[in-house]
Amino acid sequence: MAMERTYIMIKPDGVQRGIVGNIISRFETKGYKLAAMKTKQPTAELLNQHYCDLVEKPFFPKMRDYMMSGPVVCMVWEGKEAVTTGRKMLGATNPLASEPGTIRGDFCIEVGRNICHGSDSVENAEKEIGLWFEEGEVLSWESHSKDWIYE
Ligand code: YYY
Ligand code: MG
Repeated sequence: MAMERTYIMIKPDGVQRGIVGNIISRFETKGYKLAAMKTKQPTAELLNQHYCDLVEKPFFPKMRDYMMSGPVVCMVWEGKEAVTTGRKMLGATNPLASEPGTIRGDFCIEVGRNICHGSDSVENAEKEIGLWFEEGEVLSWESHSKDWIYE
């Protein structure tokens, strides 16, 4: 079975609004496995690397200030098709286009306050996990529930 790891980050608005537990709970109860988690104060340099495809966009400076406005929660979730499923669980980039039942669809309104990030490909997930976590912070462990989650 192809297990994937995805980088999920709760942005400063998600932390400030007290939505951290709800977001963690969704991934946990889905059946994904928590491989790493920490709070972090993002720097401009880290965000330039994380959003390297977007640095030239007109919205980028404002978005970077928002991302630096407080701590974020960095997580690695692991499981079958965790990258694409994680994106579905987050919902569309613009929360007004996100389906109810998704994280963005349930908790936010504006694209510049969309409370969470999720990797968009396995390749980017690997890159992002390497950016936000140090060697040894991402753990491999076996869940006692695995045979109840996977056939
Ligand atoms: O992957 P995802 O977060 O859904 O969207 P991206 O296109 O990668 O954009 C990253 C981030 O940038 C988005 O979550 C909000 C912000 N953003 C914005 O503030 N204004 C836009 N017009 C587009 C994106
Ligand atoms: Mg993206």
